[in-house]
Formats: sequence, structure tokens, C-alpha cells
Amino acid sequence: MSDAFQEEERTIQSAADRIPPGQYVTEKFPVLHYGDVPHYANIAQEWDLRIWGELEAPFRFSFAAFRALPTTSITIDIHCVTRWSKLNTTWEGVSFGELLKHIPALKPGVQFVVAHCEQDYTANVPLKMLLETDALLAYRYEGRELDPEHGYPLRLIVPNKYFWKSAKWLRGLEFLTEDRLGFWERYGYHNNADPWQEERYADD
Ligand SMILES: Nc1nc2c(c(=O)[nH]1)N[C@H]1C(S)=C(S)[C@@H](COP(=O)(O)O)O[C@H]1N2
Ligand SMILES: [Mo]
Repeated sequence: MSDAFQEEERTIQSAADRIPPGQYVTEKFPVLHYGDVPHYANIAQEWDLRIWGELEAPFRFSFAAFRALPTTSITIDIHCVTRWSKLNTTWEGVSFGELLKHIPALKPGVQFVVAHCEQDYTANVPLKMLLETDALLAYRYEGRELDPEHGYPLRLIVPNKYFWKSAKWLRGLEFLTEDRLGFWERYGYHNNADPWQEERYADD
């Protein structure tokens, strides 16, 4: 048997217990979002990442400053609440733990983060979850710059949660002591969003 064949076999065998209830696997990479894909004529001038809320001082990364931060890669399975899953996706970017080393200190009691995106999309995630799951502020997918429709120039990647928490076109992070629901969470999606528990809607 060729190595490639054995690799394929392993992938198929392990796939069954890697698919959360009610999901099916797709090889495609569906594009899913509310609103339009933002386009930038001059990314260095038009884009920055703002950090605010419960920290010692607000902070801002220019495009260049953000791209100078150390990066890591993760390979994860992604699960959309509309029931498609895609296995083995590799993302590169700045881990949340790394990011915290480069911004002013968080105030005591900070437990929640709201990701703010272009066109007012938001997603809320507990800080602990971001740190424990090695969540990324990602700008490469499979070794290449993100496509515009998949979040260029920066998106959040939150492993082990339905993919709506992985906010595309990220422009800001707000640190909070109390939770505040994001776009889909306010719309009735489950705040914890664990695909293994099928936490799709708030009343699940
Ligand atoms: N800014 C923004 N990010 C978003 C969304 C959105 O509507 N706006 N949709 C979410 C949902 S529901 C999913 S499934 C994923 C889809 O990411 P993809 O288009 O790269 O597959 O993006 C998430 N991030
Ligand atoms: Mo989704």
C-alpha cells in the first residue's frame, strides 16, 4: 500500500468519531456570512486593529505592527451550525496568549472578549476559552493569505466551537468583565456553541 493510500485510510477511519452529531463533511470550503465582503484599496492605510475595554489603556495595531508579531499554526476541524464540517484546516496567525503579551495589562476580573468586525458583526467568547483552545487571530489559511471572502486580512479562529464564533474581517477586540452577546448569540444562537453538545440555539 502506498503511503498516500494509508494516509487516506487513516483519515477516513478517524473521521467518523470526529464528526459532531448532526453534521456532514464537505471537501469544499463554503463561504458564509451576513453582509458584504469588504475590499481594501490600501490595506496599510485602511486597516488597523483596535483593542479597548477593561485594560490599562486602549491600544492600536497598525497592519505592519500586527504582522510583525510571532505566529503559530493550528490544524482543526471546523463545524458550521448550518451542518457542514470541514476536516483538517490549517490556520496561521497570532495566538491569543501571544497577543496578550503585546497589549496593555488587562484589568482584574476580565473574563470576556467581544470581537468587533467590519459592518458591525460581533462575536463574544470567554477569555478562558480563547486561551485554553489556542484560539488564533489568523491571517493565513493552508499557507496562503486569507481570501477576501474568508476574512482577509484577519479573522478569529476559535477551535471546538461552531464556526460563527470565528469572526471574519476583525477590526477590534473589547475586553469585558461581564458577558455581552454577539450578533448571532443575540439572534438566538447558543452562547456556548459547543458542536459536540449540539449547542446550536439558546434553548437547546
Ligand atoms: N464578520 C463576520 N464573520 C463571520 C460571519 C459573518 O457573518 N460576519 N459568519 C460566521 C459563520 S456563521 C461562519 S460558518 C463562518 C464561515 O466562514 P467561512 O466563510 O470562511 O467559511 O464565518 C463566521 N464569521
Ligand atoms: Mo455558520
